[in-house]
Amino acid sequence: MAYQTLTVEIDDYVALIRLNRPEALNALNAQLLGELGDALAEADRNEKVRCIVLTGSEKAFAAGADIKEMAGKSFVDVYTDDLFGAEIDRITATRKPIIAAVSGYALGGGCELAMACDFILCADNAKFGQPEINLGVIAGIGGTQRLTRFVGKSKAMEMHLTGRFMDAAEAERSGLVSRVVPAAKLIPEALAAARKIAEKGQIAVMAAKEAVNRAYETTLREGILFERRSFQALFATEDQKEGMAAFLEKREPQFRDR
Ligand code: CO8
Repeated sequence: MAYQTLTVEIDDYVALIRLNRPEALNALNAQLLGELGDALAEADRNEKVRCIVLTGSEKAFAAGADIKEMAGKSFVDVYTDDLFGAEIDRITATRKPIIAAVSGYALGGGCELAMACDFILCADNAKFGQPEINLGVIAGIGGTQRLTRFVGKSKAMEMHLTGRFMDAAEAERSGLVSRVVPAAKLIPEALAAARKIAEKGQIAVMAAKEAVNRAYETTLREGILFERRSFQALFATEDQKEGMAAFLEKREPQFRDR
């Protein structure tokens, strides 16, 4: 499918999706979020894709929701349309892993989009922030909830109340991102991580993604029960037999996603 606000390249079982609205620093408008939902659904269906990398430009992953598009809307407009609600739900419904590769600004909805991915790798020039307070609003696609879970109440509250940005080193220190790499190495590192994931048995990959995400959505007791059942269920797969046999026979496993 051809898209106007993003590009998709598929190589070696990895889909690289690049947000592409340079004139607005990849600000998220209805068209971009709709196309992103379509591209992710297509990647989920495509047997040639086993992991997804979502990125922007060197200057901006995404500088937030599109302020020009939102500015004139009323409460009735955004409530009736449930602005971006369905689009974000489509993104988080993606079953294959999504790595956010963040360079430059990830602000407002851009920071929220990165946090809705499965993990964030960032370049040393990355800047994260929830500056909606400067526009007379607050985060609206998960920022108050996800940032707080990632970095804790004090730092999340400070960022939401003051609108200050967090640089890459602070983002790594506080657990928002998994790793910081030099800007020139961001895409190669993200693709290398994605290829590593693509080599694994995909049933176990999806089960791991579901189980880790439960940590953000349920109680510890329920999450541990969910993990235990998923772990047990994986013993019904051929990949479990193959993975353990390969270890014992001191060879590489050949997973078949069965
Ligand atoms: N929306 C629309 N256009 C934008 C946005 C944006 N969020 N960010 C940048 N642009 C445009 C600028 O207007 C400018 O366009 P033009 O050249 O036509 O004037 C172009 O991108 C380049 O931007 P700048 O000239 O400002 O570039 P600088 O390098 O000087 O500054 C910044 C970069 C610091 C990133 C600056 O652009 C900025 O502060 N942007 C806005 C950041 C922001 O406030 N983000 C939060 C937006 S609100 C939000 O995300 C809410 C999410 C929840 C929605 C939930 C719905 C339910």
